[in-house]
Amino acid sequence: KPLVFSGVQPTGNLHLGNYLGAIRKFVALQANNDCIYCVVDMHALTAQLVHEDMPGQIRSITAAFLAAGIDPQKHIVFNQSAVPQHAELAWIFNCVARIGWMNRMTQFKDKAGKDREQASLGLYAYPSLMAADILVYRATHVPVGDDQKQHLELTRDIAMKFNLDYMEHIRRSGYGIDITVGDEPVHAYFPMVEPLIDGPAPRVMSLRDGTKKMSKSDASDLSRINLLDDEENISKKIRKAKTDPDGLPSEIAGLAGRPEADNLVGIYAALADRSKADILSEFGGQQFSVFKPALVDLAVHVLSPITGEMRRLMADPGHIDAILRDGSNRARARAEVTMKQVRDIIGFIY
Ligand code: AQP
Repeated sequence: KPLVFSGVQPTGNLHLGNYLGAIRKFVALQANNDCIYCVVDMHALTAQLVHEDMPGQIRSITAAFLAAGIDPQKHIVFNQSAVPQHAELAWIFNCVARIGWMNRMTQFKDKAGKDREQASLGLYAYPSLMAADILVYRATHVPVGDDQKQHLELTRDIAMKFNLDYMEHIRRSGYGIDITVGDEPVHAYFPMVEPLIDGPAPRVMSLRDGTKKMSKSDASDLSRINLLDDEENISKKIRKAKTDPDGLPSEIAGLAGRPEADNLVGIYAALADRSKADILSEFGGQQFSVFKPALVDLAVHVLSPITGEMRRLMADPGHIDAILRDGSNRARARAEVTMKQVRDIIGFIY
């Protein structure tokens, strides 16, 4: 079975973008894949070192995974810091990745802001730890939102450079696999990961500004729908969502240059598991005063069972911790298989 890996940072309230861009895909992929889903707590230190309630944040993401329908027995759910092999491989990848590659990362530029000199070294090296998260399991498929595309391209570059630089060592070790890169057969150690970024809402935008992504760290809570929002809040946020004065077009082309309308239609389509064209064939010609209440009903219908289950799970932290402990033990055993081989390939004595 293909091996799927993905992670979510415990950096605040999960929102609809995290759900549609990532967690909902995690759930769907369980049927035909071997899946490893991680609460990437070490990544949470990159932008903010001290978190008031780190255990609570980790448990809340875990609860969201479980409430959305991830099965921690058939698959693996754990938190990153409990498997130190991620950090070990990240160091090696820091030595593989080139500064020029890192300098091109747009997320670093966005998150570091104007005063780049004051950003943490961890924020700069974030994509290298992300590559290690994935490749320490030699995972091949990574479901993420569109904002992570560039980091996955970097993961492929890191894998490729490691494979090429250690080509002879890999051959001698006997741990290599035959892969194709483009049409070329290559004897490699790390596979080339495939991002899974599809669907009608690969990048859910802010409800206040259709040109900015919906984000946990946006100062305005009205910009996002949180997974823990109640019906009243969801309704208020969608009613207040920015739109333009026109009604809904009947065809996709009519959404061009209308980022807020496009975003709301994309959210509706993703929640309903239908295409945007299909939604427009239903609502084309209608005003937002008709569309928004329908969107509220749909969002509440999809999200409220998850919210309820999250709250129920979070009332029993011991149960969540036991799931994480079991997942970490299983993840660590698998990661150590890779790290033993990587140490051999490099020539470390251990
Ligand atoms: N707006 C979004 N639309 C679609 N997918 C999104 N993701 C995040 N925002 C959107 C996807 O959610 C997964 C987990 O994200 P993360 O928490 O690890 O990091 P992030 O991308 O930095 O998320 P946020 O919510 O925007 O947090 P802050 O504000 O802290 O930066 C990833 O797969 C991501 O693509």
